[in-house]
Amino acid sequence: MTKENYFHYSGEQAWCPGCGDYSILSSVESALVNLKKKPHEVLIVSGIGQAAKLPHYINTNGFDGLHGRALPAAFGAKVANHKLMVLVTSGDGDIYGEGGNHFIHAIRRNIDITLIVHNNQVYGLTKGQASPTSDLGMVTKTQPDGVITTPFNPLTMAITLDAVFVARSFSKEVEFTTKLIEEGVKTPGFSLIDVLQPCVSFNHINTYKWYSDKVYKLDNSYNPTDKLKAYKKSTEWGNKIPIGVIYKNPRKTYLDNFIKPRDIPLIKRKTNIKRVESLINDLY
Ligand SMILES: Cc1ncc(C[n+]2csc(CCOP(=O)(O)OP(=O)(O)O)c2C)c(N)n1
Ligand code: SF4
Repeated sequence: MTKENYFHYSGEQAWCPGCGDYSILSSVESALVNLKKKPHEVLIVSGIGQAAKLPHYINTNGFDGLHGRALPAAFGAKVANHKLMVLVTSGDGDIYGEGGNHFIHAIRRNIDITLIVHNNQVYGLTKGQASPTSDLGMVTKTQPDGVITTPFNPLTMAITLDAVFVARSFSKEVEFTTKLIEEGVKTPGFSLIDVLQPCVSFNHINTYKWYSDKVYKLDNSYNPTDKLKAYKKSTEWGNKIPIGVIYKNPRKTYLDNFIKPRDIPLIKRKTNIKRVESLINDLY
């Protein structure tokens, strides 16, 4: 099984040449191959944005939600069919901005979904306005005097909320990102992989060189199960940016508590139409 003959989409793509989104797509394809998944066993959900086009460019089940609403759609799909592997791939604006509320509560619920955020620190699709992760002072067409709001730190937020798996990568590190996606998928519960992704058209500050000069891989001496150390690590930004698994915190998933014990996906359960009819009649 190779990504070329299984998951690869050979039609047109609307991403700019050089965009970091291509590498993330390649990492997702490789992870699915390595995980021995078949296209019908996978659902990729997104919201709106450049990153959110990823499900169009891969041969799996796909669903585009509204802007910021990828996570609730993914949650619904997972509850209906918990045998499905569900990935969410979307942008930093979509997930941390418009969808910020869902991000918080998805972590709390600990649904077994892997979230891959293409973090380019701008709103790419709408041509480069500041996003929640834009650095202070960044000048854009809509922030001509520079960003004045404190950047959102998704890693610290996820650690604070006791996420089971929190990782960061850099899109250029294709194999490294692939391995993190595999590990995120294998970890039961809600996994976050924040991938630094250069937007070559609208972010001329956080470029390939800017990230390459700063990122470093965490080695075995780092213990991701130590919450306080993970918290501190997640705040490293500037001259040095760590990539790898920042935090691990195994705990029961939402479906362990809710559906798993019965182990029959909702879509496979027989519906007693008579009971549904009587329920509807009661409501009228
Ligand atoms: C409710 C709503 N608000 C705003 C928009 C306009 N809009 C579309 S994409 C987008 C930003 C996307 O940025 P991001 O999620 O970071 O993804 P990128 O395009 O950078 O990959 C915005 C503001 C919209 N479609 N719907
Ligand atoms: S605008 Fe930026 S994020 Fe969008 S496709 Fe082009 S380089 Fe990628």
